[in-house]
Amino acid sequence: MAFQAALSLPSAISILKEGKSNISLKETGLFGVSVSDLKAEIKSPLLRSQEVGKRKLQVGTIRAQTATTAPAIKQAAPEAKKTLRKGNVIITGASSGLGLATAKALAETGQWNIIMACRNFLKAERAAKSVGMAKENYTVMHLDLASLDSVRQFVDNLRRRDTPIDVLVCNAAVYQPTAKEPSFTAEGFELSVGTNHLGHFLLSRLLLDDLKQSDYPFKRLIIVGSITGNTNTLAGNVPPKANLGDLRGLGGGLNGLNSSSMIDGGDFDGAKAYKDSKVCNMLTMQEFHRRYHEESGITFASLYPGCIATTGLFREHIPLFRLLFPPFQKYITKGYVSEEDAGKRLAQVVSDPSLTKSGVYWSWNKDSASFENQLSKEASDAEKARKLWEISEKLVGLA
Ligand code: LMG
Ligand code: NDP
Ligand code: PMR
Repeated sequence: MAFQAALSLPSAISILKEGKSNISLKETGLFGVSVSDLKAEIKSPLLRSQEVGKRKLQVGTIRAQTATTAPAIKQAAPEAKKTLRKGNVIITGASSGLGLATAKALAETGQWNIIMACRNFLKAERAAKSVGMAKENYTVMHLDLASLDSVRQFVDNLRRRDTPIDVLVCNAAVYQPTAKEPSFTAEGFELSVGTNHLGHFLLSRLLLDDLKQSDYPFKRLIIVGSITGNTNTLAGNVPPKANLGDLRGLGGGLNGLNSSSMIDGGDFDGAKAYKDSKVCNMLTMQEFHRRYHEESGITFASLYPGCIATTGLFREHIPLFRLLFPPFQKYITKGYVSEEDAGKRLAQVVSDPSLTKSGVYWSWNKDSASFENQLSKEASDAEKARKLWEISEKLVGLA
């Protein structure tokens, strides 16, 4: 009861291991989530907004974000508009969900050429048409992230076009919550980590030089993360929890033959593999920042756009889940965000001239204002990020 009441509150909720609390949670498990030693602290939105700017170190904090309305996409200043050429942005997985909504939001400004990097060319073309994107604002190009050859081919094709690359958005993902056995990419990596992390890792490493060469006023590499990979949140504590362990499975090639198909070396679990892949996405963004921000001026960022409960991401989940999940997120957790509003958020991270800070994981509060969010201990572990980078380099053939 107390828990449900807390979930229903529109203000931010922090559950702290220690410290002052207003609401105690019962000694109970929620889908296996142990909350016995956790206490809930409800804060007013005012207090919260004062706090977020400070980026305090809050180890062991569990936080639920809520948001329901759309942000405004700030445009470049009018004087800049006159002289600025159209920006070129690549969005992977722009054929549905968040990627498509972002492409649409950017296309509507008329200031961007969107390269929709998709595995299904026809689906992407139809999707762009279905949301009313004008032909002159987008180009569909083939990219299958589950094949490293395809990633390399995509980069070659892109370079042949000779257009500068200003922003890269790594958005595509697969989620296999009901799979009993792992499936694999062309090179034999477990599919979720292979697609969501390794495919994007190779793509962004290859395009780094292109981004560096861009003469646009800002250049950005954005990798979509998620709350469910962050164990400092309630959502991140719904089992199975993300955990990369000592990366022994990844180091062994993630092929399920002579090594585990899971990064931590454990038994296959599709939901965990997805969450692990999101941790990889957030660690990769930070490692890029540490290695390249200063020398290149590129802004590296990640984000949690809100719970977009209606997208194709849940296509493999059981029908009952797909039916109940949107109302659950809308009315109970209040973490729900529409595809359109989520698209505006990601479009903001792409194009808002003020969001230049690098190394940041963006989230939105209930008034749809963006703020720098705190990552979990694992998702901000610099040593793990370095190790992940080095192993990933070997797996994709860069080292
Ligand atoms: C697991 O599936 C897979 O088995 C596992 O392999 C892995 O993939 C994992 O993390 C991924 O998922 C679990 C899955 C299947 O679903 C759930 O865990 C339920 C998730 C969300 C659905 C909750 C529905 C809550 C009911 C609310 C209905 C909407 C009402 C809106 C109206 C509001 C009016 C103001 O299992 C199912 O899909 C079966 C679902 C059975 C639901 C049982 C009820 C769950 C209670 C949830 C507690 C949340 C807080 C209390 C709220 C209770 C409200 C009833
Ligand atoms: P969708 O399933 O709607 O979109 C995923 C996209 O990725 C699709 O366009 C899909 O292509 C594409 N894709 C999948 N595999 C490949 C591949 N091998 N090569 C190229 N493209 C591929 O899901 P969402 O829009 O929800 O997901 C977008 C991003 O948002 C993901 O990174 C996800 O982790 C993140 N996210 C989503 C949340 C949510 O609540 N939905 C919450 C937090 C983060 P196709 O159309 O051909 O299937
Ligand atoms: Mg979760 C504050 C609460 C909150 C938020 C913001 C999310 C987001 N979820 C919350 C709470 C809960 N979820 C609770 C209390 C439960 C138990 C009933 C719960 C369950 C749940 C399931 C079974 N949630 C899920 C699933 C999925 O299969 C989704 C998933 O984990 O995909 C990897 C999911 C999600 N919840 C979210 C978000 C954003 C997801 C979607 C996917 C993602 O991270 O990209």
